[in-house]
Amino acid sequence: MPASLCGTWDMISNVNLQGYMIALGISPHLRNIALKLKMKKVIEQRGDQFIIKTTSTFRNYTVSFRVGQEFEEFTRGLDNKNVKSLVKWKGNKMVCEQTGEKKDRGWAHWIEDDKLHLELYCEGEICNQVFKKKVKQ
Ligand code: YOG
Repeated sequence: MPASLCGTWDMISNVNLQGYMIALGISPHLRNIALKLKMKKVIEQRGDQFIIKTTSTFRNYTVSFRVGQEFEEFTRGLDNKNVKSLVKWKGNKMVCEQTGEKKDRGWAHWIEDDKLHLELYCEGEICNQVFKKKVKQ
């Protein structure tokens, strides 16, 4: 059983978000805004349903799904695309394939050294983000 992804997580590093956004076709203006954001992740599990919220001072994005069940995703406020998404466990990684207009698109989450890792990929561009667990206050 992989370490739990659940919790509230603060971004501590963000490598090649620019390349990933260019691959998605995000405008230069939005890319400049997005590059300055310190995103948070809130990951919850209710029964067999997962909810992943990405939050920032600019926009928020929420997706919910069941592992192994394909679903329709509209990436509202991101690149505004319809994709068919499917999340699976591959070893200790939660992997999502997002099939649509863009080739080789998806993401993977895993835990390493108490940190939450996220790889976002699209058409050969890979963005790597790391989050640390938010200290309770
Ligand atoms: O996460 O798909 O955790 O959905 C990555 C940036 C910026 C808008 C965010 C809003 C995508 C302008 C989603 C940022 C860049 C730039 C806060 C990551 C696109 C547009 C929402 C993601 C998965 C896995 C779950």
